[in-house]
Amino acid sequence: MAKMKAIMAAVLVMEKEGVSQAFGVPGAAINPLYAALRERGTIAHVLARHVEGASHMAEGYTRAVAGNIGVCIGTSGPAGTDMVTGLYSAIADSIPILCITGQAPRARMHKEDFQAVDITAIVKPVTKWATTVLEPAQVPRAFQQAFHLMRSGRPGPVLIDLPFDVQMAEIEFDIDTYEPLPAFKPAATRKQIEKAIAMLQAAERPLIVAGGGIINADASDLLVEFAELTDVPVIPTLMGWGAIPDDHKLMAGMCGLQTSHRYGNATMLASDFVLGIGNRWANRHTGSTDVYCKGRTFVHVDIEPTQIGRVFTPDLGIVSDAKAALQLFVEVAREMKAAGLLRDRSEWVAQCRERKRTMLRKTNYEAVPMKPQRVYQCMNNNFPRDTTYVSTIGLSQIAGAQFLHVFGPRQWINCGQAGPLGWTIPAALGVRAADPTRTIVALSGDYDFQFLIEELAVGAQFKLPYIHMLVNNSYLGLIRQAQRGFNMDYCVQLGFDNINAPELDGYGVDHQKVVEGLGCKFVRVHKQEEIKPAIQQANAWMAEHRVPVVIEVMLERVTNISMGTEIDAVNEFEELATSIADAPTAVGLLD
Ligand SMILES: Cc1ncc(C[n+]2csc(CCOP(=O)(O)OP(=O)(O)O)c2C)c(N)n1
Ligand SMILES: [Mg+2]
Repeated sequence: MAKMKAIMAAVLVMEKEGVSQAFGVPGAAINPLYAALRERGTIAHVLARHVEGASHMAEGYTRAVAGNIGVCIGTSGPAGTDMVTGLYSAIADSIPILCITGQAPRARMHKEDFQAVDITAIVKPVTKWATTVLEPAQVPRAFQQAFHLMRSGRPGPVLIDLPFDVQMAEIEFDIDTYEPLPAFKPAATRKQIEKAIAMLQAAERPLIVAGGGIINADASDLLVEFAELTDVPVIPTLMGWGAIPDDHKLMAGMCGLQTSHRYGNATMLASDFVLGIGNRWANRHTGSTDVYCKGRTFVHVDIEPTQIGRVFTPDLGIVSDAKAALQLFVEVAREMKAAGLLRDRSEWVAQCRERKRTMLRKTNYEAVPMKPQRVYQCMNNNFPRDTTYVSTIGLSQIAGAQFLHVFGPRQWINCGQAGPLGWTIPAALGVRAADPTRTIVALSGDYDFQFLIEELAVGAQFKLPYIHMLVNNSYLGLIRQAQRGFNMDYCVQLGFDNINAPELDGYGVDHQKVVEGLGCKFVRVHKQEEIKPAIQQANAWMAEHRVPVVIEVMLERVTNISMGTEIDAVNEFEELATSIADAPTAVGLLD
């Protein structure tokens, strides 16, 4: 046994649990933790410029690599409240992050002490567990339990709040014999999987809906193997995008109200059976359950028992980790295939592929200012196959999902459920901190970009290069479009005559000055033919300076992006493709 400060025991536990990177903002109440981090020198620290930024960096870090757990650190009071949004977007998308906050000394917590706020009560609905540790000897055990909970069942975030004197107190703790607790993950039984496959066999036009749980479980290969064995087309959800490559012949398109393909919705509507794995029937994926469920039979596989039946009653529910379920799905399907028992699906697969090849939206516009559709066509042409895209919300993100291509898991990093503006820059920095080599392209509208713009300085300071595509329509574009239903265009305009930059023609903020002021590089683009050279310039700058590079594309201010209130009633505001020349990078042409 060894005597040590309670906070040192916490650092030793984090080391044993595999933590090597943290993001945070120090303050007086959390300085003991910073002292222990400094003494050990084992956990690198990125200093954010806003505590919310630190929480989204931690999310990006977790989402980038299987097994990662991002850690974000803040002091007492406002630091914890700043991180509530990161905890919310983490729990909403089943992303484990560990949030550590300082707290006033125990004796003063109830005396309205300076920056003493009941953060555990505030974050209770957005964490799997939140605790203020009141006994110093419990500190390492609280961390042990935190890692156990974050990894068990449906993953999610935990907050540990540490009063100053608890951090400083001496305790006995033996790190040599410490072991991480095994994570608990429910697994399907063979009987359950056989029943699900029997239902799939009975269907004429079956689909698999692949959710983010498959990516979280690192089971994308198994999904593709199962789809190939049974020859059943796959509809990924927004969070499951990348589980099957876009150009795989069984990737049938995304379904939904906004981030969806015309062919994905048409294929969903044509199906008679859906096997959902690791998904949650999100409203933006289903629209009303009347339309979504009519004429279809459903099997739902999810790790969290209370998710089954939450949105609608499936015909069969199975509680299982996605990987454990898919291992059995593959095992049973292999046996059935060997016995010649699997049905021939070639006609149904051919129909799905024909929709994927023909039901396209036009992207090949020439207009200046540019239409957004053309930007994504240029991105498809100029970014490599293994690019990781990071995005948040807005018309920019919705059009990105409609037009970009994703070819592997964790290459579409998006906060699907919460969609907090400002998420993109810090999340992209977290992805870079997790992986020094991959190609990272962030995608933001002008407003998302401005929300936490100061985090760009973190990228410059800590040498975290990535390309940021900033599509500038000088509007809260998604909300402007939503206001059409109210016949108004009210409080959604970002344009003004910038007295320092008249050349911006009323678009308002001069992003060049801000970005360069924060130590990053910037190039502005007006025409489609300028995009390729801009990307080449960005790559050269990143190699030379190791800083983020922003490519701003000046868009037409008003373009409405396809969306609707039902999957059978998506409004197409712009032109549809009538020939391949209208949509030359469409993915249906690749498979
Ligand atoms: C914190 C927060 N406040 C408000 C919203 C609602 N909201 C969603 S998209 C959007 C506008 C986004 O504008 P921009 O980033 O420029 O993207 P665009 O739609 O113009 O492409 C707003 C205000 C939100 N998602 N998050
Ligand atoms: Mg905008």
